[in-house]
Amino acid sequence: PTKTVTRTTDAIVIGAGIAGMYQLYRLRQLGLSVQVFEAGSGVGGTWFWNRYPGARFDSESYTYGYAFDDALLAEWNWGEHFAAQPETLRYLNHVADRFDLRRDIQFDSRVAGADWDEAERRWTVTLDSGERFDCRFLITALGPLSASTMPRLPGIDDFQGQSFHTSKWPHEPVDFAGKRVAVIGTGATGVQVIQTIAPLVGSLTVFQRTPNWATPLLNAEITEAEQAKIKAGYPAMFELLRQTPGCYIHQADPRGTFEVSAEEREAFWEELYAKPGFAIWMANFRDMLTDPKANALFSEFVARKIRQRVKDPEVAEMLIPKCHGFGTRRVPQETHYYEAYNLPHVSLVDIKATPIERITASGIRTSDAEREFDMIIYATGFDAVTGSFDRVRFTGTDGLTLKEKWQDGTQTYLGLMSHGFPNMLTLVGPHNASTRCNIPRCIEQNVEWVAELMRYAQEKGITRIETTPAAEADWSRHVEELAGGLLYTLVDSWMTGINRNVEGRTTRRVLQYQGGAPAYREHCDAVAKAGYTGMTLS
Ligand code: NA7
Repeated sequence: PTKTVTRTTDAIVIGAGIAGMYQLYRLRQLGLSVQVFEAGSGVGGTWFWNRYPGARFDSESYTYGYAFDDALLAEWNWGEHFAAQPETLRYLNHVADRFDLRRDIQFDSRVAGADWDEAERRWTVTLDSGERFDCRFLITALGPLSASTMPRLPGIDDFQGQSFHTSKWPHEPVDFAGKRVAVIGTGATGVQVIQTIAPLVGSLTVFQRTPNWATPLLNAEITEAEQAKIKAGYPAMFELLRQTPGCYIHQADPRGTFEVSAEEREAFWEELYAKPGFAIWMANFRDMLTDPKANALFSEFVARKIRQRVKDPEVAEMLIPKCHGFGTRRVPQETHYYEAYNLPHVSLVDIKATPIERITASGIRTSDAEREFDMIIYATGFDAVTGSFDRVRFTGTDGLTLKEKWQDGTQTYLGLMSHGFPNMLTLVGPHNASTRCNIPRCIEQNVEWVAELMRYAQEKGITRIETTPAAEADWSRHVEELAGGLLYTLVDSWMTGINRNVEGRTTRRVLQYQGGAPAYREHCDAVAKAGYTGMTLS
C-alpha cells in the first residue's frame, strides 16, 4: 500500500535536547532538509524535563555549554560555576533562537515507532498521534537518562496527596511550606532535591535504599573578573577538555595511592575535598577506581567526613555506603546535604531494613510503620542508556525490533549504529563514550562525525549505510574488554544497566566505552578517514 506521510525530508532527528539541536544545526549547514520531533513542549531535553528543586550541573558551566560557535561563547555569561536548571534551560532556548532552530522542530510529538523500507531505502517514522513522516536518514538523540522509571510498588495511584517523579516535575511552582514530604531515592537527583527542600518543608522523610558517596560541589557565583578570565581561556580550556578521558577539566593524579606517605595522602585528599566539582572523583590518585585497596582507603576518608558532618552517629552510619566503594557509582555532588539530616524535622528511613510495602491513600507503609504525607517525590531514576531506545519501536531490515536485538546484549558499531538498522545513527547511544563524559563535549563529537558522514553520502550519492556484523561484533567485544578491571563493573547502578523497576534489567551490562573520549574520537576519525571501514555504503 502507498503510505501517506505528512512530510518527507532528508533526515529526521528524534529529540531536541543538546544533541538533537546541534545535529539539526549541522545538517542544515549541508543544505539537507531536516525534521526534528520532540516529546516536550520546548527545547532542552534533560534540562526541559528535570525542573525539580535543586537541579543543577555537576560539570563547570563553561565546560558544559556548546563549544562550536565562538560568537555564542563570547556572548553568553554563565552566572554560576555550576548553573542551576533554569539558567541552563534559558541558555538552550537562547541557542534555539540564535540559530533559528525551532522552525524545523515539531514539539509535543513523541515518536512511537520507525520502520525501515528496504525498497525505498527510507525510514517511516510514526508519532504517537498516528501521523507519519518519511526520511532517508534517521538520527536518534533520545538522551541516555530520559526514560524515567517509577518503583513497582502497589498503591502508587491510590495516594491522595501530590506526587511527582523528579524528571516529570510540573512547570508551575510547587509550594512546600508546612508540607509533610517524602523523598524516595538518594542518587544524584535525590541528593539535590533533599538538600534544597529540607529548609522549606514542614517535615521531610527520606526513604533510602542504598546510600551514595556524596562530596561537596562548592558552587559559587562567577565574578566579573572570573568571567573575563573564563572567556579569555576558552581556547586553552577546550583544548584541555579534548585531552582528558571524560572531557572534564580534571585529570587523574599520576601518582598511585600507596606511592606517597600517609601524611601526604591525607593532605592531598583534604585538598581534593575542598575543591569544587568532580575533582575529587577525577583528579584523585590514578589507581583509585581500579585498585580495591586504594579505593577502600579513600572511601574510609570520605566516611570520616560524613561522620564529622552528621550529628547523630546512627544516621551517619546509615548514610555511609557499605557495599560499594567511592566513585564506583555516579558521585552525587552536594551542598549541605549531610547537614540536612541535622535538622530536627528531617528523618531517614533505611528501606533495606524496613522495606516499603505499599503506597497508601495517605502516605507510605513500610514493614514496621505507616507514615502520612502531603507529598511524595520519586527520585527513582531512569532506565539508562538503552531504555529510551526500548520505548520506540524501531523495526529494521528483517522485521526485528532494536529492543529485541539488544535484549540479550547491546551490539553496536562505534556506539553509533547497529547492524540490521541501516541509515540509523544513534547519538549518545550505548557503547559510545558519551555517558562517561562531560556530555556536550562527546555530543559535539558524535554530531560532527555524523554530519561528516552525511556530507560524504551526499557527495558520493550514497543512499544506504549499514555496519557489518563483523565490525559490530569487534566493536562490542572491544567495549567489553575495556571495562575489565574497573571497579564500577562490580557494582549495581544505572551505569551498569541495572534497574529493578524494569522487567529484565537485573543483569549488569557494559553500556559505555571506557577507553576515554580521546581514544574514542581517534577510532571514529580513523574509520572516517579510511572511507568508513566496518560499514557497507551503497
Ligand atoms: P539514580 O542515580 O539511578 O538514583 C535512583 C535512586 O532511586 C537510587 O537511590 C535508587 O536506589 C532509588 N530507587 C530506585 N527505585 C527504587 C525503588 N523501587 N524503591 C526505593 N528506591 C528506589 O537516578 P538519579 O535520577 O538520581 O540520577 C541519574 C543520573 O542523572 C545521575 O547519575 C546524573 O548523571 C544525572 P538504589 O541505589 O537502586 O538502591
